[in-house]
Amino acid sequence: MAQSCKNYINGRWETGVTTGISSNPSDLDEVVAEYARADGNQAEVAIRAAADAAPAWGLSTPQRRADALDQIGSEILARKDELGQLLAREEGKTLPEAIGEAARAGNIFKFFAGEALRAAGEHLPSVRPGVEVDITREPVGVVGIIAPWNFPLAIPAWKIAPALAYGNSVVFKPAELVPACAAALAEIISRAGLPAGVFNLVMGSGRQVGQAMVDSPLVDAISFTGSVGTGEQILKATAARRAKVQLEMGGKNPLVVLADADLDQAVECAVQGSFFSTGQRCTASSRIIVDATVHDRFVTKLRQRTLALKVGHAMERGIDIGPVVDRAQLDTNLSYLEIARSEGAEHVAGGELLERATRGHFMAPALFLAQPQHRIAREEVFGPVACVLKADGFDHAVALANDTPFGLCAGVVTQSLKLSTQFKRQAKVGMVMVNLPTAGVDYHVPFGGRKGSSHGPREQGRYAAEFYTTVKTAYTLA
Ligand code: TXE
Repeated sequence: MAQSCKNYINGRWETGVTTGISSNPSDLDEVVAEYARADGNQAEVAIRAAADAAPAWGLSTPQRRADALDQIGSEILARKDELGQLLAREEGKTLPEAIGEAARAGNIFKFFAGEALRAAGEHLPSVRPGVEVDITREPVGVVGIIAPWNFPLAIPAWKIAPALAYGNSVVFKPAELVPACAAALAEIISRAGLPAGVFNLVMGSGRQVGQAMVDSPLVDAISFTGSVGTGEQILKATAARRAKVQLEMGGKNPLVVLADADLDQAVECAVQGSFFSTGQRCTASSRIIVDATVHDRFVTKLRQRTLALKVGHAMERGIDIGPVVDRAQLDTNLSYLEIARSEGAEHVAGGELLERATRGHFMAPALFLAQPQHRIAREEVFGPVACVLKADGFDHAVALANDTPFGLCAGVVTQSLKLSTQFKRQAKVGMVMVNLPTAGVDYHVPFGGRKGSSHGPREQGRYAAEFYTTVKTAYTLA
């Protein structure tokens, strides 16, 4: 049955200006939610409420903030199966992945409940006689959170939890494909005893709601995850009015398979990193760079494993890969298969549309052998599409790995401590994985990249304080 989802503004559930729907990508005949779509004016009401609530919330005790976050985290964890089902229905990742994401969201709130209590400063003597110096962190004020559809519980959680923990008020705009997940999260947050206006949910288009947040002088900071194009627009707009900004954008992450790698382990890393979650992860490995001495054996094994992957309805048991999230993303994926073929990349497996019992966006994971200049080896597809590049030894593999405008993460599969250490040093990325898939990260340590992938301070872990607080230095003559 379709859920009805409202906006949450200044402590009240509000209808929107129009109504939108989200549908199940595994079963297009199922409407998951009808939701209230706000416009720019309604977004401004929420922003004003957040601005009015910010000063008092900024002075609230760490205990109060910790208690609220702990309650939110506990409820998410207690309801992870139900929330996971909603997520699998609305976004299309497999049920085990979706339940795992819900649990991750709960753990993130628990983690930041603890961080609220650990907001430490520094005290040091001045260089001047009789003077003491205190360095403290204060909330930034109103934080605008603009989230994508691919992790509809975890990404909002890793932005909302630190924002609230460090005493900021929040206006949260989810992606239009996943309103039911956003509303479920907001409903849990609405019962945590936060003062009206501290947390607001505003659903609607990026052009109206998102743009209102980006342009409002009352929004002190914007945390965004999404596409490079939108991220760049937000960067320009926030720079013009000097608002704080944090951007997580795309990736074209390499997985390097060295000559001494355990090839079964390498294939597992490649399959999980490239195709699980339908390849719709910014940490997905879409460039698999393989040493020439093991290239052909690796490709044969990877092909077999890829062909054996089960694609189907996200709620079905035993499925490895769910559907593509929507028609537009499916069209993008299919267009890249065409581009790959027309540029001369060699097709190894997959890429076909698949029919299942229900009408959904099912696509077989696709694998190509490519050259470094091919677009499929350079541009983020954001689907179950990967390519293999051949490398002539370690140095060439590292050079290929770094030959990209992106820099989110990179993986290496090797049995050599020396080479894995050198790879960790030389990879121009924010995160490195050794003998692990590039996708799949912990919730208590920093997340983010370099170059075109990220801008601004890291997300998650205690490094999140960098973005969600501002530093004050106080001098006292005692
Ligand atoms: O992204 P958008 P979409 C990439 C991936 C995917 C593509 C499109 O390649 O195929 O982006 O996805 C809001 N002002 N990634 O269309 O448009 C928008 O409403 C303010 C990679 O979903 O960037 C949504 O809430 N906000 C990425 C959010 O921005 C605006 C994850 C992201 O939408 C806005 C997701 C504007 N002018 C997509 N326009 C990753 N690497 O993790 C849009 N938005």
